[in-house]
Amino acid sequence: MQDCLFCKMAAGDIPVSKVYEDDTVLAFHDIDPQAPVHFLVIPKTHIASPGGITPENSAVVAHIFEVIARLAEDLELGNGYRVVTNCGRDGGQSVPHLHFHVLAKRSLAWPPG
Ligand code: D5M
Repeated sequence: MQDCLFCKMAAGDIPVSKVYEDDTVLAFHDIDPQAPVHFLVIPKTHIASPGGITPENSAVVAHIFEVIARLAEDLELGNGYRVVTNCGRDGGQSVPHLHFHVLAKRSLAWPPG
């Protein structure tokens, strides 16, 4: 999508601190980290939010979780990590392109604020 920040990052038009990339997904460090490890994993195709996941586009979501599992191994996150996706205003979503936060290397409280 033309005016979407994360679409521009996926297209290589805006530089990212890359963690991983393949044909369909991109992972990069969050600009405002909330834990010693905090990166985002996004589909390269535009999906506005978790509410935009459909039978037609959901395969990339399964792939994202496979990528996260692999990255967790590579980054030695054996003590655990959290995967978060925010949806809409009350869910705390600030960028309208589906993204999964991966947070690790500190003890994370529950429930989240
Ligand atoms: O999370 C959106 C996240 O996106 C938030 O944690 C900051 C991050 N962000 C915003 N712009 C950038 C750039 N340019 N690089 C890296 N990370 C970025 P949400 O769940 O929508 O609040």
